[in-house]
Amino acid sequence: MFDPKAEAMSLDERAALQRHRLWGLVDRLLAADGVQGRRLKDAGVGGGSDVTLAGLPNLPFTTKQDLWDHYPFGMLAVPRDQVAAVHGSSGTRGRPTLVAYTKADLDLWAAMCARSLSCAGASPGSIVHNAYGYGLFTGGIGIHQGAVALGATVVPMSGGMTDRQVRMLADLRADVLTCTPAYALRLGEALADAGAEPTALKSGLFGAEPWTEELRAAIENVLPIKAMDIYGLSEVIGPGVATECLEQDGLHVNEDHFIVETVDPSTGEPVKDGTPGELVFTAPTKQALPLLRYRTGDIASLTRGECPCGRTLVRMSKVLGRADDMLVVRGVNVYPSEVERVLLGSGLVRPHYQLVVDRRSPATRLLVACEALSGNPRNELVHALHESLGLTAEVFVLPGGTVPRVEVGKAVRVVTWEDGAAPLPGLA
Ligand code: DLL
Repeated sequence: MFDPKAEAMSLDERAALQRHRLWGLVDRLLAADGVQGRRLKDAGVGGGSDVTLAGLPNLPFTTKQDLWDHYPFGMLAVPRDQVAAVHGSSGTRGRPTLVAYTKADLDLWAAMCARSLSCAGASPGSIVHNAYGYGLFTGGIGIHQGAVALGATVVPMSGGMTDRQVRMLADLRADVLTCTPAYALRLGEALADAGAEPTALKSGLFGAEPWTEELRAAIENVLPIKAMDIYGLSEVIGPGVATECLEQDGLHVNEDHFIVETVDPSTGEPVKDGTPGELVFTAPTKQALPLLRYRTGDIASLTRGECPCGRTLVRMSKVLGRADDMLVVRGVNVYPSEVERVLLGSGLVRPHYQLVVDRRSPATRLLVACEALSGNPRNELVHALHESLGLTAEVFVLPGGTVPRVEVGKAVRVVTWEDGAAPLPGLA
């Protein structure tokens, strides 16, 4: 463990620490007198000591809309000249979300990513091949700083230029690979095509987009590694909010710094541990942008109890999807990740697929483009999707190499066909 004292702390000790930090956060938000502080006052909170951990669900939420309304610097809890860096995500829905870090926030972020890397099997001296994108996106620079903090050697590849990545993996013999799960597959294929043996690789830390157990099996099939999941979002800090350990049984949330709740996405009311709900985070130790009860839109469940790895941190399940990414096809609600589970679980297709929502006429169609391992398993896949998900989908088995591979950025699993030519050749 990078920080055994924090990661294996007794539950009582951690609760006391969280309470203390939550009080400090409430005091800082009230003093900053921004939107979060004003909402606290309206809720009758006059100081940190008015709140308890158990009473957290009674405090006001913060949302992405708040960040947009106060874009770019309106939610800072420190003077602008104390901001050491900004990051953010481009957002698939157009508007950028910008977040700010003080020097202390950057140190915290590096420590959280060092924990994540260590959780996934990296150690001082490891060579970390980092193929997350560098730039405003938090993946590249976040993991980079974590690797440095851990005492590892980081290879700052960023995304794309796959031939060069293959060369570096072979020449530098990295033992840890960090990138999106879709790009891990692409790299696995490219290494095989080049006849390169990435024998030094032992583990991978993949995140920034939803991926299923079935995709994990596909990655572990093309690369000689254990594939671990890492979760985070710019608003909370970036990567390093939660990570799977080598047990691969849930992602340990760094809850001494990110207090997590799950709520019903439609009512905002708390849901029980073990039940999927929307993840809500409070980041009490962040300085520049300390968010109280931030609604992520991501759906997952929580499990408490000790893990064989020794960490006492609460675990979140893999993310099922974002509440707003749910597809509604002829009255059936389905997350893209559920389709992935059925497709890849069938053992009939390669791990590359694309969902196309055809909205050219009022009766929405879901088209599933994939590549077969052999033959044409179209009918079997249509049947499996209907059996498992109640979903009526049209499956198109395309020639090998036709489904777009991800080179840079996050995989876009779903595209909408509004009019004009099909988004992929071969769809009717
Ligand atoms: O994606 C931070 C990150 C970078 C996480 C690298 C892990 C690795 P954003 O660009 O702000 O930040 O996007 C955050 O991505 O709300 C989720 O919807 C999704 N996401 C992130 N990690 C996972 C994951 C980074 N492991 C949004 N599983 C989040 C599923 C994920 N979804």
